[in-house]
Amino acid sequence: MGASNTSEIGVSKGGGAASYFDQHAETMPREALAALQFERLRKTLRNAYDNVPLHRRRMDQSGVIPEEVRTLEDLRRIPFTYKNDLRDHYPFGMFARPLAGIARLHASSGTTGKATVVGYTRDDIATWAELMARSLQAAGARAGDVIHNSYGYGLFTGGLGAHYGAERLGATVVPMSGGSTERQIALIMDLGATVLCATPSYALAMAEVAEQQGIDMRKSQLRVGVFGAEPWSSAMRAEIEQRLGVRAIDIYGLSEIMGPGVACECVAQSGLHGWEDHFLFELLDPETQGPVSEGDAGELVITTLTKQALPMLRYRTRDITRLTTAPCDCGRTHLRILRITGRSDDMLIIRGVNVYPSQIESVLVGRPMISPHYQLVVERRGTLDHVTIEVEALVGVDAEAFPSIARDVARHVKSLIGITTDVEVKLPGEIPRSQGKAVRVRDLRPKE
Ligand code: DLL
Repeated sequence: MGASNTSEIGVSKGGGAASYFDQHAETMPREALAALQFERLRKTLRNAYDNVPLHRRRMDQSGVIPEEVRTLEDLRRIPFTYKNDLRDHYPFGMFARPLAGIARLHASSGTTGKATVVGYTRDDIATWAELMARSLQAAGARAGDVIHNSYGYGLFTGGLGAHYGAERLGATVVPMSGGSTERQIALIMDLGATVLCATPSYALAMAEVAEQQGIDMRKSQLRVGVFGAEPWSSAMRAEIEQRLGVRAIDIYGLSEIMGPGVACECVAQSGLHGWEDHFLFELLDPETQGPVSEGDAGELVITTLTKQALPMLRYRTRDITRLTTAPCDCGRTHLRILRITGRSDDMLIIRGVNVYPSQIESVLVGRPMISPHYQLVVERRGTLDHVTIEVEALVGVDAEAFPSIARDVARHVKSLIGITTDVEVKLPGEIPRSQGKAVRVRDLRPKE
């Protein structure tokens, strides 16, 4: 891997200096990037073929020889990998290294089935730290910052992923993890944190608790928020920026591919740069599995290019987004993921209209007299799915106003998204607050 050289160059349109953690890698011309990707792809395919029986079997079946893959068209002959493959080969069956070569394990929570276990060699951990440092710097963090890390420590990749990245950047990290919100706030103020890492829903919960305690977080030293691990809307971004007084940056990642730092926004806040020297991104129509045109929505499919312990070939993330390779104001050449709308599994079909919770969120957040906390309750009524939106009145709003608030919300959801919903206005504090990834949907439909 190339040496990292932190550098301040050029001036972005926003007026601030663009700053790179690894200028060579981050601003590489796209042709050079493509050449590097194919060189690394062949090594990855060889690693997967030689060391993971499942990948070898699938490549043999599809007649793909690792050394013959030279273009994206060739790559498309390689079969997809799914989350279920990891489950079926639980715990270590997809590792390309014996356990003796694995420095660390993480695991997903497994709420929808058996947990999936992922592993890293020492080099994988170093690469992850590097990409996370690159992400933090793109977000506006610098060596010398005090980074308050509220992502959960433990099997979840958020805590340790951000932690190692912050150290690699040269920052001072406060390894807080989630929970104990009042203590978090006291420490942010007392230790002079300048960067906050958290899920966006937890950042909002922190802002709320601070306000209840009469603490103005906007007067803290916080400057940057690096928020991810769950979908959030631009309305939510505006709300958090206003209440915490930070520039709120979106960061993306998933355990199966690495953890946080697969992609991150720069200070231009116009899409997340996917680090293409380490990952190959495709966008496919989830139904036809064919490529979608640039700018259209599709499912993100990722191939790792440098992972040793757990090479992933064409992993179906189920995350729905759009991509652009248009140049960015910051000078980075890596493509941009234009915000993850949601997971295909979370898509609701309400009388034929496809809708993601985050679309409903963007209508709710900022509406008068309600707080930005919400939950969607999905039920089956006859043969149709039905959504009740639970919103929460702001403190001090008279209960007599609830019916008109409900009508106002339902009308806006109908006109902006096109679905008919019931709206229930709850008392302040009644909607559960997030400590990590928020639960946005309560699905009461019978299990198929
Ligand atoms: O959530 C890793 C992470 C930690 C990312 C901290 C960012 C910050 P998993 O628990 O494996 O890993 O969950 C991955 O979360 O497939 C998306 O559906 C969702 N997700 C992650 N980041 C974003 C984001 C971590 N910025 C799954 N926007 C992914 C929307 C996101 N969804």
